[in-house]
Amino acid sequence: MGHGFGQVVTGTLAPSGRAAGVSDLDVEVLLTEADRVALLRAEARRGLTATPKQLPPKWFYDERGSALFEAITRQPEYYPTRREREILQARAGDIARTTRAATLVELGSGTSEKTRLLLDALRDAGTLRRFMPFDVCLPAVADAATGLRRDYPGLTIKAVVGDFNEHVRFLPRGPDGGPLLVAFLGSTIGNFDEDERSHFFAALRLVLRPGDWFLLGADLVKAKRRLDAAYNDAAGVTIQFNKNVLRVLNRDLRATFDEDLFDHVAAYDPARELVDIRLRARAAHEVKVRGLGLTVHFAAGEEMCTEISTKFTRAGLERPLRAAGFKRAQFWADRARDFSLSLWRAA
Ligand code: SAH
Ligand code: AVI
Repeated sequence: MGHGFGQVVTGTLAPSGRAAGVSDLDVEVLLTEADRVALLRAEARRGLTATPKQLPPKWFYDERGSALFEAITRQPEYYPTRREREILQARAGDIARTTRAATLVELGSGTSEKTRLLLDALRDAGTLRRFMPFDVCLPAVADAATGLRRDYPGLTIKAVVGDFNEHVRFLPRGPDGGPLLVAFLGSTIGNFDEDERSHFFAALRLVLRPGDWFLLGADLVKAKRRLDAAYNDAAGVTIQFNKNVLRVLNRDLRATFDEDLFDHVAAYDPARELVDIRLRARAAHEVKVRGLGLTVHFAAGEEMCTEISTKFTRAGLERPLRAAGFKRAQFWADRARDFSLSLWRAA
């Protein structure tokens, strides 16, 4: 017997419906559109009334935001995607032989483009039966699943819409009890703060059983010059990506943000080992968030944090994983030692 999400989900973010236009067979919805807006309302209210102001990075990713991220990955300055692909090209076979995964779950899957290297290797090893891309962005995950169904006809593909900060505890087991491999690629782990990271690893560890695996892609500490360039691409795609959160608030919370009144600011802070990504108000002004009945004041030069992108040392990455009860099986880097991929067992 499989454990469908619907059978186990309880709590405030439990699935309460299906996404319009998407068949039940295509997508499992842990976060309905109504849930998504409720969560956005709560997080926007908290972030816009905090000092300093901040917004969680998950709100970048509507359909346009996901496309903008994809465009970032093609910019010459943004090395992480190419480096991680290089590692996967070299190591996917090892990962498949070691894990013998029957189910692959990918968290924050986006297009799942690099993941095809893993799918190919697991298919060649003859163990994989089910793939579950999991993302907060319904259009992105539904689109990825459509392409994957076409290209991997023998594989059962179940897309999941959810928030990995809330729903990791509802991750499924394989229908036949075979090994589960959870992949979290792209260094999205770097967008968590320290507490979120520890909480996430602990929640994931509780879901995994002996014999299950966790594959983590994480960006490494490097020269400030390169990191500043990666988050300030010359074509300005990252500027549009950062400002996309304002469009999401305007559309979904009937806010009156003017993108032209904000500058994109992104700089590596070597002391905190992270890229701090902000929107800085060009002038003092007020924004109405009608959906929240809120008026938000921005001072000239005031900065709102929209994302952090932590860069890891090997020790800094491994410490909280070990604390959560994971045991490292492998740690790989690309030739330039820019990016890491590590494979973990539930200890
Ligand atoms: N894994 C892909 C995409 C990384 S971009 C890659 O390596 O290129 C980050 C992805 O995480 C986006 O697709 C975004 O929609 C998703 N995401 C961000 N916050 C999320 C959250 N809280 N829950 C689930 N998915 C989230
Ligand atoms: C998804 N995440 C890992 C990206 C990063 O590099 O932190 C998001 C991003 N933000 C700006 N550029 C890319």
